[in-house]
Amino acid sequence: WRWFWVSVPALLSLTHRSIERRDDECAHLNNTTFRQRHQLQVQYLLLTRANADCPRLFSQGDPVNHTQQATPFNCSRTTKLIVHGYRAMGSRPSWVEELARALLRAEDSNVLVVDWVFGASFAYNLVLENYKEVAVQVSTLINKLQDQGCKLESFHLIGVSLGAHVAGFIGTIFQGKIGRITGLDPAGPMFKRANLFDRLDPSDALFVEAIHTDSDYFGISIPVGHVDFFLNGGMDQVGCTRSNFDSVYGYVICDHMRALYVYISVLNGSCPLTGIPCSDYEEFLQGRCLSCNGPCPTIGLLKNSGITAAPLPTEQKFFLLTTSEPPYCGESVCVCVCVCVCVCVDTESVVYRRVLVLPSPLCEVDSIQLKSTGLRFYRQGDIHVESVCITPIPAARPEEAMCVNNIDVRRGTPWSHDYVQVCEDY
Ligand SMILES: *[C@@H]1O[C@H](CO)[C@@H](O)[C@H](O)[C@H]1NC(C)=O
Ligand SMILES: *[C@@H]1O[C@H](CO)[C@@H](O)[C@H](O)[C@H]1NC(C)=O
Ligand SMILES: *[C@@H]1O[C@H](CO)[C@@H](O)[C@H](O)[C@H]1NC(C)=O
Ligand SMILES: *[C@@H]1O[C@H](CO)[C@@H](O)[C@H](O)[C@H]1NC(C)=O
Ligand SMILES: CC(=O)N[C@H]1CO[C@H](CO)[C@@H](O)[C@@H]1O
Repeated sequence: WRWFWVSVPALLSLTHRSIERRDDECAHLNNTTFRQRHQLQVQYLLLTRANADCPRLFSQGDPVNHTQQATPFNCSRTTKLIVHGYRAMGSRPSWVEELARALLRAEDSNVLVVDWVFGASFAYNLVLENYKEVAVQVSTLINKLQDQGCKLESFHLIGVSLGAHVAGFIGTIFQGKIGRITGLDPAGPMFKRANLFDRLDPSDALFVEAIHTDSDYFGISIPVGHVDFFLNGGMDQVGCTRSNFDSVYGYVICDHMRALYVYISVLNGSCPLTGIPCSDYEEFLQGRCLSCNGPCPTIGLLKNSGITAAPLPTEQKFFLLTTSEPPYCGESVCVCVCVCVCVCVDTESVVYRRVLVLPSPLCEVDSIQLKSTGLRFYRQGDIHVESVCITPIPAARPEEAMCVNNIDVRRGTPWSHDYVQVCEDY
């Protein structure tokens, strides 16, 4: 190739020109700096592995499976539709291309970005009037693609915030025959009490999943899919503190946007994030839910999130802990301390249990410090601990717990124990 380029300078310059022209052709999401807020102006950007850095406008009439096209839309691949949400400032969402590229890295697919920035930038209540109209327009596109042989089950809609309910309404239009819908912190305000027709729900696609990260503010607090992942309880995310942000806006939406960034991180292949079914977060933290009935669901692109249950669960809450920074994953463990307290006449055993996330795999952790904060113990002199157990979760069997038994801890004296044998197994 080098020889070719050096010896044929004419071709070299030709190539240069065509590369420049291609850059000019890259399409972008619109923004509303021109204040033309009266029309929806939905447009679609297509990205494939052949043009992951240069989105192209895609319109309903564009042919599929066309070998002559530089960036063919190929119906034998899955089609991912990215639907953004409310745009308070009328600006284009900055994360769209990062999500599209992460999807393309993870799977050879057609990625279509639904650009409805124009319709998404009115006052929130006016935008709510638009979201179904956007869904109707997208359904027209999907119908056209179906006419050309694309299968409904090969569509995967990924909706962020309000976009999740747009995706849900597209699903409603197709009577739940769309392959998959992923809601990334589906919008909460005005949707929590909405009926199923108006919001994302499990009947909208063959498989519906949602990741919840801000359910006390911008996100919805109720489960809306077959599988609903509640990260760190689904309300407040670790690392979303005011001091970490230059702008108030960045801080305010940090929890809400975490669902998206965790999803991108998983698509990047960083690490698996697995949810555990539990009735509520407090129960989960107290170590009362440690495993799944069958494989636990993982966030990502696995079919049905990896669960094999049939029929699929609906509106089931799955909990998991993340760390505060990308790639957001650590090792979750349940630490259980069983103490013999000799306060009362009868010796009673008290069990303290807590689920926590370690920043690195258990075998790389040097020490875990447990601190007794109970006044009850400090009044006493020595504490007899019957056992300290650490169980990685999801836990396959109770026998997997690593335990140390019969420890006498003297007041104010640290105690340590090496779990060496466990790590030799790896
Ligand atoms: C988006 O807004 C910027 C200014 O903030 C402007 O320079 C740019 O041309 C706009 N792009 C589109 C597609 O409207
Ligand atoms: C579409 O994808 C299939 C399977 O990956 C491949 O065999 C076929 O050649 C592709 N068609 C075009 C037009 O690229
Ligand atoms: C495109 O490819 C898909 C899958 O191979 C096929 O079912 C469909 O009929 C093709 N469409 C056209 C218009 O060639
Ligand atoms: C995903 O990977 C891309 C490319 O390596 C990187 O730029 C981006 O920061 C990653 N995003 C997350 C959330 O991990
Ligand atoms: C109103 C407006 O600016 N619309 C533009 C949206 O973006 C496409 C290209 O990406 C332009 O063709 C439209 O004119």
